[in-house]
Amino acid sequence: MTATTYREPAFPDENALAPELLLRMHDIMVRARCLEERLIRMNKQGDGFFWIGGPGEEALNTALGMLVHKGQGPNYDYLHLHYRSSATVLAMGIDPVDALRQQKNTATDPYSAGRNFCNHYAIRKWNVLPVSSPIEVQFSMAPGTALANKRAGGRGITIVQGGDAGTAEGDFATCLIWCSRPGAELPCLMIVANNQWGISTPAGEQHGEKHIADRARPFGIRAAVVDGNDAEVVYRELKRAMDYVRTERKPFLFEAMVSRLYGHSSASGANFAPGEADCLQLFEEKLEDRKILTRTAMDELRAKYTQELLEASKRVREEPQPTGDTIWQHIFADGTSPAHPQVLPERGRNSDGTSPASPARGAGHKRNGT
Ligand SMILES: Cc1ncc(C[n+]2csc(CCOP(=O)(O)OP(=O)(O)O)c2C)c(N)n1
Repeated sequence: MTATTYREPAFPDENALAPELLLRMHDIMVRARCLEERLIRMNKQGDGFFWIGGPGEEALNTALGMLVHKGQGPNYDYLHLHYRSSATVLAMGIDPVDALRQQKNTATDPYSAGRNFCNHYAIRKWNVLPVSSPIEVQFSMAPGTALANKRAGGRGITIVQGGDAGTAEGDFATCLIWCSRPGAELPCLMIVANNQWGISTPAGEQHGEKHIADRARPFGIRAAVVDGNDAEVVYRELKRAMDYVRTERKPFLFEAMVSRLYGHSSASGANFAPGEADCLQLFEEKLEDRKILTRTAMDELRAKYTQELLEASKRVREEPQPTGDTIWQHIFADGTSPAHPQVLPERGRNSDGTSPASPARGAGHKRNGT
């Protein structure tokens, strides 16, 4: 049952996917790279306080976004992503302009109304839960949505993704344990994007285990270690893992070896890191070798998306920032806030006059006078 595998292709062609699929993947990967490059430039120009993102994870994340069963509710996939998942949501169909809006913290940012860092997506209509800056907490939430998927009885699964360093957190163990209870296994795909860095800590100085995926073994969870810099391999292996979780309704731990092409974040300079394998460059060499795309066509595509995003960033710069009087919005689902006392329940009472089972939320704010 348990299998940690590092699969090398038996034949060179074993990995080959249909040219149309490769072209679609390439288009999204190029657009995702151009988006990240634009976000970095915006940050360096003073548009937004921080940058963190996914250059180097495009092969893995594009494949993931293309394979998601997209929709709202427990019959569809739930996604607990991390701050390097731009290519996943692009592949799912977001408008990249919205990512620029979050970078610039405009009021028009649909993910946080200008309140969060870039690449912190939250898309209710596609079950994309809010990306968390505190790392790994998504792994302790994932069993909850996986349980909802299971109870719904359909084919929806839960997908949770984080980095390698984050697996040191207890949340990772929580996910392994709660997804593998005997007879109560959960349909959860755990993805570790292993770039072998935790900010500035090299994985080699931190991990005694050979592969993070090996930690699935004692729980009887299936696992694989995959070259995340090979777009074809990672697409095929991810599909295999997703099919398993979808049909068997059991967990899978998928470790993809990826790169971190611009360092950790703007906190470490966000400069290109030479010497790391680049999944996009490797993919383009393959497409050129197989005569699926010419170098000229690829250069034109990149120039087109670079220009599109440059123009969009200029428009976004003119959009309004959130105003101070909106500060309490988007905090409580029922709309209560100290700024809108008329909708606050009376202290110790629900708004309909009944006694609450637990203390009314607004009452705490009132009492504190905040
Ligand atoms: C709970 C928590 N601890 C520490 C941090 C600080 N921090 C931010 S990113 C990061 C490294 C994460 O490394 P990894 O999980 O490998 O993901 P990567 O950023 O390399 O993709 C750390 C320690 C945090 N955000 N949250």
